[in-house]
Amino acid sequence: MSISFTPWPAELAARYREKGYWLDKPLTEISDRHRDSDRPAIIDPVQTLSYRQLALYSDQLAAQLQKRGVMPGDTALVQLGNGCEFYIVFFALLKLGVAPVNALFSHQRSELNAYAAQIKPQLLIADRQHPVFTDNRFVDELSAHYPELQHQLWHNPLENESGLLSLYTQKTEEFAPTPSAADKVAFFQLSGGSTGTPKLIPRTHNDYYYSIIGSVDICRFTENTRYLCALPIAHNYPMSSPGILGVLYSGGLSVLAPDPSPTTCFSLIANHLINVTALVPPAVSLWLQSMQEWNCAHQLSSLRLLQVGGAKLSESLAARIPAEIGCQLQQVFGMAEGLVNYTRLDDDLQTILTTQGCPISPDDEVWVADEEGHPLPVNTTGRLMTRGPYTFRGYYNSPEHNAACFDQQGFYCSGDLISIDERGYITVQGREKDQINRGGEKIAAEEIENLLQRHPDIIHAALVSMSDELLGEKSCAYIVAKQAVKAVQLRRHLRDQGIAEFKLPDRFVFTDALPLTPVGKVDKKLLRQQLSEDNKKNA
Ligand code: OOB
Repeated sequence: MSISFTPWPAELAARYREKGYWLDKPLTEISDRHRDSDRPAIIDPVQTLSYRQLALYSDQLAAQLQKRGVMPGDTALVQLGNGCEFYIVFFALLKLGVAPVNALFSHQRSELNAYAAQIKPQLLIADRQHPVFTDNRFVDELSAHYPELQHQLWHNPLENESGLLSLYTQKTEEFAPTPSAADKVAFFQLSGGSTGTPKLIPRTHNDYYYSIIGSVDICRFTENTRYLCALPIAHNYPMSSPGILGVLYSGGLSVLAPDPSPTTCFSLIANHLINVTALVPPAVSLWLQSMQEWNCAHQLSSLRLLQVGGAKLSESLAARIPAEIGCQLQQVFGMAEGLVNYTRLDDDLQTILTTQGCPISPDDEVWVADEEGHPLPVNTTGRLMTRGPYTFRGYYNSPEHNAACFDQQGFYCSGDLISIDERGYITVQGREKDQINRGGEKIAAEEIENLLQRHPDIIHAALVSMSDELLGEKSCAYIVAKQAVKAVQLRRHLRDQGIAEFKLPDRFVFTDALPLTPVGKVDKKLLRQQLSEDNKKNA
């Protein structure tokens, strides 16, 4: 059985094939392209995985899972940190035709539950070191809720548990892969979200493979690429823009860092002669600050290209990258839903410093709409509308939400406010979706408001962004309560429900009533204004 998703209309699919974007090959080809090579593919703090091992281990793991009854069309909930196992598991599942949701390592019970509720996984692959899995309480809860969940596989197993490692290193007979068809769902990406429950994005082999090859071409990845992955390994950006999949495709080397801090990354860059990495803007600030304090520019001397994306990069911070690190900057404006824009390596400096680049594909259709959905002229700010060969056509099982964020022609409205210049270069001007971008980590306001409103003393909650020098944005919760509650109590209330730490409001403001717009919605614009005036007063 294949997994349901909204396909591209036949006419567009035919065009994408004709133009050579869709190759009708499974993503598993990426792990097997260099399978005869003993060159290192991925290095993490505990192991070096060669191309040969990556192909073999993912085959062996797939064979073992197949023996245990895992079937094509099954789904898996996976939560692994920045380690080689992530890609052994990813390719093993794809080789079996099993579609994973790769939860971020920062996710907790609430997010994992929301994903499980949507995909009803047969398989759970997770890390025993993760706070949610150090004992069996949550797994038992999951198994009780989801009778489909038949298999658990553990990284870092407790004693007496069959672990991931023992499965993928177990020799097996030849294994015949059964990946899903190339125009069907390969896996699910996570949406940054603006709704109550986190949404899932079905990605097909064809569309994802094209975004990877297109990115490799633009970023000029080759077998000499030495990429540092310091962002969460499951995020779309370090997976495919061009990310580790781009490096594997090219035959280069990826080195995994457990976090993007300068202390961790600078020595990895120096030791492994890293020549490209990808960061979010706050990490860039920290890197520049440490370079100054430690006077250690020499540690980064191998770096040729620094990609920055996930959140808006200010022009002043952008300008410091070539000046102080001495490497080229590339801005990346992408989304897990598909569309990715890059400044090009041979763009003039002004373009690189001030725009978020242009789309990967000549067949990415991107235009700017006004509030009624009519197209706006160049250099005018409005809603980003897009469709194309690697932009999804609908969230998984979400007809109502899809009706709201796609137009009649299948253009997706990302909720970003942008302008496009005469050349087709995009500048991000703001955002319309109800989301906070906390240094690249996305928070759906509604999700947190719902959780807050479960507190017996809370009548109304509204989450809005406030500007922050380092992170760009932080979150502030406005609270109307029945009786006095303290911020610490509300933080505890949220933690108890098991959400990622980055989603905890940075500030709470208690008030008697929330301002409303003429149609009766919470006037978040006014709340944001109040916050910024407050900030100015306190500055
Ligand atoms: C990346 O993906 P997501 O899905 O976590 O977030 C997408 C959203 C965009 O809609 C936009 O609001 C924001 O993140 N964003 C940027 C940006 N890059 C992403 N806003 C301003 N400037 C930028 N350069 O964040 C993502 C996916 C693939 C590659 C890179 C980033």
